[in-house]
Amino acid sequence: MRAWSTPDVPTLPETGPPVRIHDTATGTLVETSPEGPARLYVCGITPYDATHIGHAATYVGFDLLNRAWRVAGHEVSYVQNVTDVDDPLLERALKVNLDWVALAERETELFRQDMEALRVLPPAHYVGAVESIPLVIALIQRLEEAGSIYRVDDDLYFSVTSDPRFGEISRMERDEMLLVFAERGGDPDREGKRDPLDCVVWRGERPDEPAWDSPFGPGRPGWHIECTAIAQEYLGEAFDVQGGGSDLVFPHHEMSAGEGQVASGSDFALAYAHAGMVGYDGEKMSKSRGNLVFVSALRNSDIDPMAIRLVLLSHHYRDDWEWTDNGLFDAVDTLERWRSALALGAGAPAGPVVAAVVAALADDLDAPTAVAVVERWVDATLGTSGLADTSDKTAASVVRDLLDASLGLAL
Ligand code: 5CA
Ligand code: ZN
Repeated sequence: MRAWSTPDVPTLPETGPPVRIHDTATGTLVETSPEGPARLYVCGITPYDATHIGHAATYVGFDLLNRAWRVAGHEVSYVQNVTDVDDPLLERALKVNLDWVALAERETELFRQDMEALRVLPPAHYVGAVESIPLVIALIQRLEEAGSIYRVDDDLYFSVTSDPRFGEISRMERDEMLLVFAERGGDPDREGKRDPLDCVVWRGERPDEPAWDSPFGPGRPGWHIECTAIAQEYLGEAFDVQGGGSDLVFPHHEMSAGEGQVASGSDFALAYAHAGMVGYDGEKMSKSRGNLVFVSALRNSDIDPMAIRLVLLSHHYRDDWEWTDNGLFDAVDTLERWRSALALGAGAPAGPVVAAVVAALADDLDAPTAVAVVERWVDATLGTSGLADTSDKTAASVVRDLLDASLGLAL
């Protein structure tokens, strides 16, 4: 499907260092060393409601990776899915008495507008689950040939033990896996399964639910296999980074990788990166809890999207944090100061700022450190820190380009 429009990205005067990212599977920082374009897959939305600040934080987080790679001189091949058929979407459509296709299209369009406003670089391939059904069917057939698919009534399951490396991403104990699986869409207690953790790859047709023909009978794709099929089709095997929020570590990324590894006999991804959870009112912000702050609602109340983005950048992408209205008001004030410093034209020397910001972002996307570096430059330029040095005549234009290219802040 269509993604959203690409914002301009200025070219920086120097090339950034190689990018290191935290890999959940090893619990360490790993240096990415893409051969050819850097290949990134980030799990997309299930479009049954508007984009909230938690989603936005995750996509802005991975946008920093996209930008850090570009600054380091790589092309980036970025793929994202849209889970445009799944239980939560069908349930919501029924509840609000809307056609599920219309609901998905409406919310996907709103997401595009939110991403555009936040200056998130679009994926080269933005791919829906529905349009990927032929890919899913072909992948299930490959898994069948490998002997890792079995049937329970009209549903097909992937046998998790067929991947000897199953469990290496989340590194959870089995008891914890069972609990989390049940909480996040799994069905550990279903009779007839070989292992309670096995996941559905093809869900046979149910009354009043959409279904598509397949060699296994009419039905629709399971959730995890959608991402496996899309990632492998558009990025190939052993792509650089699989990303998403930390709520996807298990079962979603574990299952997707397991299916991919059995089908290809190779690594699914080289690193698994996860963004922290944004909370509001003391709980994880989630559609099912209803404690949501929508990006579109903030935009509709004339909040500058760059202030929203600055709030997100003020937190490390891996941290869990709480959204507060005061955080947003502070960001509005900060941007006003930054803009007045940039309006001076000349300012404190920009060279060290470029080097420090680019280095911070290459070091596991450390945006808070980058923001602090810019703050010091603004203070020095406005003369409030006593370090005023206005010897750099082109400082403002260099810093403006830096903010735009590295942090996605167009001021
Ligand atoms: N469609 C699936 C992924 S294939 C899905 O999880 N959709 S979602 O709409 O529920 O979430 C979209 C993205 O936002 C996922 O990467 C998810 O991990 C992330 N996310 C959801 N809630 C939060 C939150 N409160 N804070 C940070 N990220 C979140
Ligand atoms: Zn996914």
